[in-house]
Amino acid sequence: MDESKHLSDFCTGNYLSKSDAEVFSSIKDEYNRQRDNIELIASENYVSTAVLEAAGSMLTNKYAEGYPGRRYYGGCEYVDDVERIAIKRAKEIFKCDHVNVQAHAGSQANMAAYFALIEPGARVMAMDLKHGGHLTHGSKVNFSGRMYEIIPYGVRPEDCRIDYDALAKTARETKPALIVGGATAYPRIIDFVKFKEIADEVGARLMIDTAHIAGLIAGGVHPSPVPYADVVTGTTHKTLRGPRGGFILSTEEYQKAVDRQIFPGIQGGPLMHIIAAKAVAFGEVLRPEFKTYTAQVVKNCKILADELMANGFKLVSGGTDNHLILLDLSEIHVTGKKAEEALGVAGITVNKNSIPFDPEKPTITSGVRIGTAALTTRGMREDEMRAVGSLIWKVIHNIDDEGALKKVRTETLELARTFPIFAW
Ligand code: DSN
Repeated sequence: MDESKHLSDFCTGNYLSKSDAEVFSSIKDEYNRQRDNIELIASENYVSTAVLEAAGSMLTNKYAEGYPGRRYYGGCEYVDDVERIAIKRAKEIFKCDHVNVQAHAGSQANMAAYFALIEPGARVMAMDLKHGGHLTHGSKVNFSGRMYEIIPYGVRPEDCRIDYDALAKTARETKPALIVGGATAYPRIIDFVKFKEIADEVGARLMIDTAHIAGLIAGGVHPSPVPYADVVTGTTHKTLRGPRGGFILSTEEYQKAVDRQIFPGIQGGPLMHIIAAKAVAFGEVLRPEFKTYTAQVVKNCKILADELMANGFKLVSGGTDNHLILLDLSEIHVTGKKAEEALGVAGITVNKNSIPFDPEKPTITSGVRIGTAALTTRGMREDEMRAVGSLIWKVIHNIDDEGALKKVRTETLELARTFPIFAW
């Protein structure tokens, strides 16, 4: 797609710029930020123009509580078609018995999965937030930590990989009703076969949260949990490169429970414009180019990790198998907060992130999380990853030198402008 046309449609906006200049101005600023920065937040991506159009479509006007063919509102014939297309495509991608595409986000998908699989108060084993788990994996400030008895598991101190032996031992001792696999900041392949063996041995149900890696699974560059898990949850907006939203896959046994927990259990009307955008994204995932894309995401991540390590940085677990890297800055006495701020000044967007056994609190941290899904969508390849690695080095090693950070900013701007967004 010609960027100037897109800019004129979405940014010099025919309607919004005239009807609400204030909101339009912020949207335009955000467009410019996304265009001009090196986007390394591991959970973000750039959607296609087609996905953006579907998300901004008239379907936002429609109420459609219920499911296709079983709605509580009239006039649902066309949104029924859209939801059926989304479900059919997701089934084809993930090769599962059942799909629910209504979850507004990953958290709601996880909530529905818990509600479908276990009763309040049940014992749940899930990955510790401090070791890479998600808030919905049992954080005390989240519904999961308030409603369930959480037994956290984590990574080994020596190599920061999931300690499956310790996990199995704790599972045998504590007999959880549910084991949750999946993470939000774990750079390695997750062994779903081991999760299944442990769950079977202790009689637990198995839920796998693929929020980060759903696209990698769809592209065949990470093993799939579908043959092993009772319920799989995920998000559509990260490596899957769709609109902001969630989804749930399940075996036939749990399909009714999952659907009932999303609606009427948790949510009301589904976001039909977002479901249309999910359908469009799933269609893109089914094209051969998506496999190429995900292979490149992983390759780019490995090249970036190698470049960072060659520059002397320490990485949690010593590298990566997927789309993300966790920089461990503890030995060079730079906090994640300070690194995030300095990288931001230089036009590189990341998020501070706790590392396993982090002595700093979550608002400070000793780490930075970096992902390659967004830059790969822009068309960046191995050479650009090496360049980004050395720019990160320049920033961290000149962290208090404003002049040096501004100099890096000119380089990041040039790199960003060479790879326009909305080019597909
Ligand atoms: N907050 C998301 C992330 O950035 O990983 C997970 O939901």
